[in-house]
Amino acid sequence: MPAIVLIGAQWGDEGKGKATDILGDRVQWVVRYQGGNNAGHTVVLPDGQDFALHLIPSGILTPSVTNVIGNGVVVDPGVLLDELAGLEERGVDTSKLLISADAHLIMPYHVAIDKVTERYLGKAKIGTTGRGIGPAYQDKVARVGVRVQDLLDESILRKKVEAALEVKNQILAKVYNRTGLSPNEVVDTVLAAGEKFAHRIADTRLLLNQALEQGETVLLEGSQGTLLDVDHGTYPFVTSSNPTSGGAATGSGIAPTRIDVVIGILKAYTTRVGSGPFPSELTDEMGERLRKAGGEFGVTTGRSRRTGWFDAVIARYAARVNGITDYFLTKLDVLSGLDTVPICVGYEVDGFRTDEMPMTQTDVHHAIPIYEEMAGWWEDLSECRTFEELPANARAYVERIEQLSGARISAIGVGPGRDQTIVRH
Ligand code: 2SA
Ligand code: GDP
Ligand code: MG
Repeated sequence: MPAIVLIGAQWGDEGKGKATDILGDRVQWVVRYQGGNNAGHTVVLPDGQDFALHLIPSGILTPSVTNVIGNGVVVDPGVLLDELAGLEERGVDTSKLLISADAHLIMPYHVAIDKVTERYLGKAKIGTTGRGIGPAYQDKVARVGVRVQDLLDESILRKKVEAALEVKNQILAKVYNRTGLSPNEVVDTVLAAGEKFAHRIADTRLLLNQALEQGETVLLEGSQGTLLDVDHGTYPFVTSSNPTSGGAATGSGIAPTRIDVVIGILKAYTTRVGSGPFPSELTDEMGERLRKAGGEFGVTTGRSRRTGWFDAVIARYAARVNGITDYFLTKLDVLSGLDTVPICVGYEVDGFRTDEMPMTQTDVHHAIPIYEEMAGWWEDLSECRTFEELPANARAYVERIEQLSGARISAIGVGPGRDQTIVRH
């Protein structure tokens, strides 16, 4: 049985949480493989309760699923405990959550450095979530990171934190004029938190591979999206990990040859949070209308999301980079009530047309969208459950997106609820 990867095909917030939740009863394992509590994944249960998940995989709401925070994730210990407590208070069984011993920790100094760096950058800021994600990954790559397994060995933890703070406190003081952090306080805080989840620390790489060998199905749940990937995204306006499908292998220890299906989650229009280029962005009343109709506000920070028309250049790029086998097109219902619905089919860059993602970031910044106008529809789609029930113009819009986007559209979202989904294939 296969490993399935589920990724965001745009700049995140495509509806990955809902899609993971829907697949919950068909898989035995759900794994987060990158990112941390910068993510905000919304799941709405059939009884109307909605959950915002940040660090914990969206499979936690399916009691039969074992959930894994993989080695590629960065874990803030305090946030992990708070999120667990919040779920438990609402009656969610969290007993089946495991954390890779190799995952890196977000330490208090990472959060401090993330926030002051953004302030220091001023207009050039990335627009991070301020959760310490970038600085934690920086330390991982620089080989000075603290890992989850270090919580099991106080003397190693102490040495690592002391060495780290010798440098970080100087950066905080000399570059940002901030007071430093006390190594003892940092160690005591993370150790106290670590004790509370020590029983969840596991060799998840081994467990996941054994599960696959026994015929179980593993769903690898991406966070953020393809264009926020540190290698394939709109660098430097990206997150510090690999949300694309390749990251699923490195971030979990599951080999690429085990991955059979890659599901791309694709919003029927485009959104982005934070800074960076966005060719089909709408900064007018129409953009505001999409934001309101789609409820486009950050699940973690509450920030307004930027909005724009569907961009087929991005979708084609995502299909290639991730090897998407199936698309789940979400939020089609949000587009009801428009006379025409433009689709960006290519870009004009410095007077020339291109249908592919430009090679340089300068050209992405200069890209002017070329639109094709589709006829709109006025009907409420939220009760549609088959493709045939959709109005003809909505069907034509989906079919055109499918032609342009490089993979079949296997499911369509017509509302946030689990059942508000049309399955085509
Ligand atoms: P970071 O904090 O270092 O990962 O920020 C770097 C960029 O990545 C973007 N980013 C996101 N974009 C969309 N959604 C995300 N999750 C939250 C949500 C965001 C929120 O679900 O709404 O609540 O604001 C997410 N996480 C990171 C970020 O905006 C930067 O552009
Ligand atoms: P994620 O980060 O990809 O999991 O997405 P978010 O949870 O950040 O944002 C997606 C939002 O859209 C959430 O509020 C979902 O409940 C909602 N949503 C998901 N699918 C649909 C859909 O098909 N229609 C509508 N109207 N809302 C949806
Ligand atoms: Mg989100």
